[in-house]
Amino acid sequence: MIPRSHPRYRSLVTRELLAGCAKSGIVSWEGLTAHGRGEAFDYLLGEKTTDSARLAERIAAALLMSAHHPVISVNGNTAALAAPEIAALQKTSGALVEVNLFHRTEARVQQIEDLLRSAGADVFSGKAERLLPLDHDRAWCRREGMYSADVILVPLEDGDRAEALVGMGKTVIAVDLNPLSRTARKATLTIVDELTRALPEISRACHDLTEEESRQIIASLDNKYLLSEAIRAMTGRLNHALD
Ligand code: PTJ
Repeated sequence: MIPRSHPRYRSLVTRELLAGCAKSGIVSWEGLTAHGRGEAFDYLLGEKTTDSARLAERIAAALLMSAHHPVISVNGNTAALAAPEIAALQKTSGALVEVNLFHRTEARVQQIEDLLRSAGADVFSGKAERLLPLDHDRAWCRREGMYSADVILVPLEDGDRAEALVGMGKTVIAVDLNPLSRTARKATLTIVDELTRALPEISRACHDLTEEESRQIIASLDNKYLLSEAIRAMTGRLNHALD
C-alpha cells in the first residue's frame, strides 16, 4: 500500500512494521511513542551515521570482543526492528542474547524470544529472577545472563536501568538517538545512531578490528566527547537547515 516512490518510503514501512508488531504484542504501545522520538532525533542527524557514531560503534565492538561475559539485552522495539541484525552481531561478537522488558509479561517475553530465534539468534532463556536493583519489571533477568555480564549492550534503554547496571560495575553500551536522554548520559558508551544502522556497523567492526586497535580505542573512550559531537552534528544541521 505504501508506494516505493514515496520519498519517506523506508520510514513509512518501518512505522507499518512497528504498528503491526504492536498489534501482535511484540512492541508495547508505548514503544510506538519511543520510535517517534527516535525518528525526530534521526532527522536532526540527517538519518546517517556520523563519524563520532562510527567511532562509538568501533569502541562498542572492541568492548564486546574483549569482554568475558558480553550480553545483548533485547526489548520489544529492538526485536521488531532488528532481529536478524541482533543474530548477526551475536555470531560475530559471541555475546549472549537475553530479553529484558519494561512492559513485561511472560507472553511478550516468549513472543520476542520466538521472533529472535526465527531470525537465527541463540536466545538465553530460562528462569528469570528479580535481580537488578530497580522497582520496575526491568529488574527481572537471569542470574547466569545479564546479572553476571561484564559488558552489556542495551539498545533503546531506560535511564534507570542503565544507571543501575553501571552501579553494579558493568560496562554499559547504549544505542540511543537522543544524546540528551538519561540513558545516553548514564551509559559508559553511547552510540547516537539509528539501531538498524548501528548494529551492522558494530558487527563489521568485530570482524576487522585488530587487538592493538581495540586496546587503543577502548583506552580513548570519552563518552562526554562522543555525546557533544552528536549534539554538534545536530545543531550544525539545524543552523544550516534552510540554506
Ligand atoms: O519493549 P519494552 O516493554 O521493554 O519497552 C521498550 C520501550 C522502548 C518502550 C522503552 O524502553 C522506553 O520507554 O524507551 P524510552 O525511554 O522511550 O527510550 C527510548 C529511546 O530510544 C529514546 O531516547 C529514543 O530517542 C531512542 N530510539 C527510539 N527508536 C530508536 C532509538 N534509538 C536508536 N534507534 C532507534 N530506532
